[in-house]
Amino acid sequence: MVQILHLGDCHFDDAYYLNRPERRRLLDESREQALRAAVETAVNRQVDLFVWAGDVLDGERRVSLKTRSLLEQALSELKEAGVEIAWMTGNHDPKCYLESQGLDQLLHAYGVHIFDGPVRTVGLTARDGSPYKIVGSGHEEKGLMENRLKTYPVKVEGVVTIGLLHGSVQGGTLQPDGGQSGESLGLPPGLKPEDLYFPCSKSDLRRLGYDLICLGHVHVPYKIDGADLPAYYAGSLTGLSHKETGSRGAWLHRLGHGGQTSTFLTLSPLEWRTVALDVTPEWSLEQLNEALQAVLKNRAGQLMLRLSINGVNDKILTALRHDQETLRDRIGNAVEAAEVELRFDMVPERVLELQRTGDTFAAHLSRCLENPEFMGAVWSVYAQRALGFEYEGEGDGHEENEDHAQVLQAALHDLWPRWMGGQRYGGGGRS
Ligand SMILES: [Mn+2]
Repeated sequence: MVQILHLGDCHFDDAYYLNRPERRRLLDESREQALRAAVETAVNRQVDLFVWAGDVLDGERRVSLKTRSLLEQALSELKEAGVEIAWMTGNHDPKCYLESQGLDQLLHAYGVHIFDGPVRTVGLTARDGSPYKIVGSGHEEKGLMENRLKTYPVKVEGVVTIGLLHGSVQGGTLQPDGGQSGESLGLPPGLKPEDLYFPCSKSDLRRLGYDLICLGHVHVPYKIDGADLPAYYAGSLTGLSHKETGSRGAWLHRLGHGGQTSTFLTLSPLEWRTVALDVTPEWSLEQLNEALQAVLKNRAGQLMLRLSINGVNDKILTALRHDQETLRDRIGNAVEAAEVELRFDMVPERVLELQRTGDTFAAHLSRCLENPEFMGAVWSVYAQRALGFEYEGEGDGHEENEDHAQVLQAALHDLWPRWMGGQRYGGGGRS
């Protein structure tokens, strides 16, 4: 039997939420704890192979001393316990980045099997004496845009073979935690066309006939759809933003005479959740409070909570502006959440009126209203302005949102004093 612990995109030293120290600290601590738990599991369960599926480092900044020491500690404990270690480079931490940071030397020092270029095969022996092979490749200079799977050798019958790749398997079906319910997908979850590094298909994977394929790149943990396709994304080790909801951890795969089994282990102490709440314009702030408490009941745990409140009216908005801290504290205490982020998706009455006036900005808004994605960014900015906190983008560098935000912020800069002054913009008395 071969036992494999497989973890994915850690993105250590990422730059998300640098402007939010408290959240930054929570994410860092959660990720460190998850890594320690993964190593501890591998050691305690005497696994044969520990797979780092790429983007272990974020690549945006220098590798911190803290990360370096965490990695060294992990590698040292694994080596000490006789666990083989495989490391593939991703689009965020390609070979050249590892070298520039001197991390290649660290990996070599611990006898890590590094996959940082064209496909290669390594033959290993499990603890029970059974031989197995790992076949993999990695990103070299920057993100690999070609489908390198075409160069992977097909399995030789009778030899247990594990494939490694950091890329984008298209045309799959999302099955969270290996579960049965799924949603049909074109692109892998969370990826946009420009994120399609190492693009490949299910049939490319199937052609290889491998016993197991350990994937990295997509931040959602799931099994690629298909009974004859034992391919798994490990997901991010800790959810890196509000978009990465649900539990996070690593896969424990077993390859034996009885076939292959995989179990997802939740290792991240922190979990992101989004709670949606629909309110009607007549509601008072107190009613909103009560509804929130009801929705959040029985959701205790160490969460990063993002509330999406639909239909908030101007009255509540103004009240929230003065009472946001109290509300956040109340919610935080009620659910024991690590942090609560409030998000308001709404179309305030005044803006609807603006839109009706046919004013230039209204015409602009009207065009925007036809674009749902834009709407998300727009109202996020609007709500944040309304509540008196700064626009920080979506936390992961979505340039298109930033462009939209700039347009909107410029417009808001002009409009805001009038809105806050209680004057209607446009309407009858325009001079
Ligand atoms: Mn990646």
